Parts: sequence; structure tokens; C-alpha cells
Amino acid sequence: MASIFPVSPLINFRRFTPCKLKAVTACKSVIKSVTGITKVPVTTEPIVRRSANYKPCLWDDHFLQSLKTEYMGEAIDARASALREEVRMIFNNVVEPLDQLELIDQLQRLGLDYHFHDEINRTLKNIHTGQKNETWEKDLHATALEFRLLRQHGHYISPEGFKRFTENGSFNKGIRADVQGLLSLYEASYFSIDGESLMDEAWSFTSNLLKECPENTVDLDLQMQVRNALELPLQWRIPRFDAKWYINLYQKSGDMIPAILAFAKLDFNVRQALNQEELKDLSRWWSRLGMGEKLPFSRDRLVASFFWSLGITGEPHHRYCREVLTKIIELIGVYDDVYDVYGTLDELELFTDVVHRWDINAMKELPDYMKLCFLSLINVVNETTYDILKDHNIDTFPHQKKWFNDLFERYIVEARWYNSGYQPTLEEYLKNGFVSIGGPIIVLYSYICTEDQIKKEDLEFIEDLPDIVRLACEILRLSDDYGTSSAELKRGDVPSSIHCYMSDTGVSEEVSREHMMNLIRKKWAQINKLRFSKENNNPLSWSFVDIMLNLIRLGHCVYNAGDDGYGVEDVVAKDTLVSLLVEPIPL
Ligand code: 0FV
Ligand code: MN
Ligand code: MN
Ligand code: MN
Ligand code: MN
Repeated sequence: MASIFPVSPLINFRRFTPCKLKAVTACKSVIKSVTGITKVPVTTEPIVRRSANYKPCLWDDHFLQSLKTEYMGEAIDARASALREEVRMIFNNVVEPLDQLELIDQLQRLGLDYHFHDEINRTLKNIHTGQKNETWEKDLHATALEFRLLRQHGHYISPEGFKRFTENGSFNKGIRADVQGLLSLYEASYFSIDGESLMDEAWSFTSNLLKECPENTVDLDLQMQVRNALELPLQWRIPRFDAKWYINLYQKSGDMIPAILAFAKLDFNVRQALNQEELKDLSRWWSRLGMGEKLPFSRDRLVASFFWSLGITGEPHHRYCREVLTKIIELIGVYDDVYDVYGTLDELELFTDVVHRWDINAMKELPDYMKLCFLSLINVVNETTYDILKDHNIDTFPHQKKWFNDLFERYIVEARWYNSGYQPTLEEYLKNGFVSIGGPIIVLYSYICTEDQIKKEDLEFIEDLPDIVRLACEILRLSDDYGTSSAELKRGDVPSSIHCYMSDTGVSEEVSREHMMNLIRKKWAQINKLRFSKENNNPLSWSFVDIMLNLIRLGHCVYNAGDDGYGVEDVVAKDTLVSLLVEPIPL
């Protein structure tokens, strides 16, 4: 059926024209190493390759190795333990439910909650089953904070409580002046379950009002919190990345408790010191591989890869997980560039086939640059297999091999689409794209590297890509496209979700982007629904699902947050990394 919308000038058919190729490189090594053995055509014609024009790496190994910290050692550990116990005592002495909720919220935002899991869970359980008084019920902020924290921790609470603030199904105009209440309701609305129309209403009501509010309120700190929340809600953020910002805010707040402030600062610095040690090890691994120099067409982003791993799980005892995830994410970035930017279709078909066979003897069939890719892959898989086997007595080799195969099978589909000029529908694109973004493989590695007891049924559950995993990875794909599709289209790459939807419907890019944001919110609500559903036979723990969701929170932080330099196509802004990983908080 003909569309009534004007057809986008960029993409107007099921086929699109691949962009002009930018870089021309005669790749003699490819030709030499494959002569007579491979499907790569032997030709003296120069091979035309694209370029992503990535900026050079901002952090050299020398700089990372030179990082020094004073936040390590016995004296620091003793000081941290003392403060931790002091904060525990403070926590246990708080008795009013609203004060308890406020404190839990503060601890989470200060990045300290991981020390007090038991206390927090016990308190929320009591609040969940306890009675509320009348003053509470009239307080929008209290109602919304309770709703958000209970749902965040897996205690179902109905949105009925918000009905007290509505008239004929719409939110009461009387709450317009209560900016704190609106902000709390806005944050709560991101915990809505698909189908809860009152929560949809809460979201549109509060987000519209809050957009106007900064000029109308006097409290500058509240204004700042509102702006921050409109940029990204708490449910879409990684608290540790905002901890410095929040510590600063907490320091100025009227209910600041000095011991909590002191512990927050010290703990931040202690964790930063640990992360620096981790980075030094990883940087040695990466510079020894030398892929940054050997494969200059690909991104060289070790610190950014570490940043992703830190966002997925920042707790100190998950060090091993961060090590493996950083390696996997770094390598996936290179392999992805081989498929999207550098490799010819013939080379890519061959590479996909060699990985499928997983035969070290087949390596000789590959062009030299691909040999490095294949060997680095085999090495990291072997190493991880060894570690997991040693610590858990489980052979994950066949699994890991399958994860990479599945990933590359999706990569090659996109390469074929690009090379034939095929324009997929959004549905077709997403079916492939939620895997090609690397979501499932990162979730699977997160699972085997964080669980104390790896269970076969859990592994198989994730491998089958059930709805909850699919939805999360679709969000990651949509977020990535939101941030990277313009650059990808310019250099020549498979059309992104935004462009598929434009081609499907004829809408403008702006409308398509808005549609993607709505889709993302819808998919979050579907995830929330699955998490609380009784029929859902998801064997994964609440806390592991949260680790999985951190991956999409990262997608939001990197690709969807305002225009403060975060959403850069190929690198997380340097200032963010310096603040998180290099500069301690002055005590
Ligand atoms: C995404 O790159 C990216 F950062 C990759 C592949 C590294 C690992 C992935 C995540 C941690 C999300 P790019 O935008 O080139 O990915 P696509 O899929 O669009 O080629
Ligand atoms: Mn790519
Ligand atoms: Mn790709
Ligand atoms: Mn992308
Ligand atoms: Mn892409």
C-alpha cells in the first residue's frame, strides 16, 4: 500500500545504495596468504575498503601503568571497615519507614548499597508487609519512593496508591506545585509494568510538567536533580557513574550525615584504586596483543571497554568478570569493525566459516589480519574455559564456541545485506540485530563469570534467548543505533533501526527517532512485566537479571544521554573516564 507520508530521500526502496567507499588499500598480504587455498578471489585489483575514521586511542599503556593511588593498604582498609560499621549502626537505628526509604535511596545513589544488601532487603520486606499511616498516604513523594524502591527490589506493589492523586483518571492539578513529589513520581513511572495505563499517564504528566519546572522553583539543587532526571531516569542509570555528582549534592543537603558522607568518599576512592589495578593488568594484555597497531582500521578502546564491564558489574568481588568482559567487549569491537568496515564479503564469508569449524589448522586459509582475529578469539575462549573449569568444574567450551558462532552468523547477515544493497524491514532487522549488537554474548559471559554456582538450566535458558533476554538486547540495539547510526550510514554500513523504520513507513528521521524512544520505554515496561509475572518460568535470580539490565543502562548512558559529550559514536567521553577512573575525591 502506498504510504501517505513523504518518502525519505535517504532510503526509499527495499534496496538501498551502499555509500561511496572511502579508503582504498591494496592489501597484498591478503592475496599472498590465501593463494590457492581459499575462496577469496586471487586478484591484483586493489581491494576497496571502507574506513570508520576512528580517533586514535586516548590512553596509552605507559599512562595507565603510571597511575598511582594512596587508597590501598591496611590503614585504608581499617578506616573503611570502621566507617562501614558506623553506617550500619546508623541504618539500624532508623525506624520510620519514610526515613528508611530515604536512607536506602541515598545509599544506592552514593554507591554504598552493596555493603548493606541484607539490611536493605530486610527493611524493604518489612515495609512491603507493613501498614502505612494517613500522612504517608497523602504524601506523593513517599508513595512514589516506596513504589520505586519496592519494585526495584522485586516486591510487587500495585499502582492503586497513586489513585489518591487523581481525578477522573487524570492526575490532580493540585500536585503541580509539588516538584519533589512530581520528580519522585516521574522516577517511579519507569518501573511501570506494561499495560498499567495510570503509570503511562504518570510518565507523560510528570515529564511535561518537569520540563517547565526548573524556572519555577527556587531550590537550585532540586532544579539540577530535575534536569538530571529528564536526561535519564534513575532506572536507566548506573549509580556508580553518578556517584561523584550525587556525593556533591548530598554534601550540601540538610539531612547529610557526616559518617555516611565520609564513607561514600572513601569507598569511591578505594574502588577506583582497585579499578586502576585491574586496568593496568588489562592494558598489559592489550598492548601485548598489539591489535591496536596491527589492525589500525579498528577501534582501540581498552578503557572504554573496561568502562562497559564496570557498568555491568562494579562490585569489587566481581573482578574476574570485569577482566573477561573487558577482553570480550574489546575483541568484539575489533571483530565488528572487521565485518562492518574493513573486510571484503569474500573474506568475511571465509572467516565465518573458519570460526564455525573452530579449527586452528584452518587458520592458514585466512588473510593475515584475520589470523590475529581468529587466534585472539581462540585464546580468550581457551583461557576462560580453563578458568571456569578450574573454579566450577564445568566445561563451557562448547557454549562459548556457540556464542561466537551465533554472533558472527548475525554479523555476516548484515554484511550480505550491505553488500547486496538490501533494505530489511524493521522487524527483520531487529530479529538479527538484537544478537548482532553483542547483547546475548555479553549476558552469557556475565553469567558464567559472576555466578557462584553456574547452573546448566540457567545457561540454556539464556542461550534460548527467551523474551526477557531478547527485549533487553533489543533495547541495547535500539540505543546503539540511536547513537551510532548517523556515522555508520555516512561511512557505509547496514541501515539501522531508525532507517529501517523510515523505509517501512516513510516518516522523517526525527519522527523515527521519537518512535524508537517510545519503543524503548515500551520494551522496558514489558521487561518489568516479565520480571513480576508468576507464569514466567525464568530461573535467573533477581540480582542476575539486574546485571543483565545494567548492559542496557549502559546503552542509555553512552548513547541516549543528552548532548554532554557522552553520546559520542565510538568512545565514551574522556572526562567521564578520567573522573571515574583517575581522579579521586578529595577527602
Ligand atoms: C558497538 O559498536 C560496540 F560498541 C561494540 C560492538 C562493542 C561491544 C558492544 C557493546 C558493549 C554494546 P557498533 O555501533 O559498531 O555496533 P553495530 O552493531 O552497530 O555494528
Ligand atoms: Mn559496527
Ligand atoms: Mn556490526
Ligand atoms: Mn552501531
Ligand atoms: Mn550498525
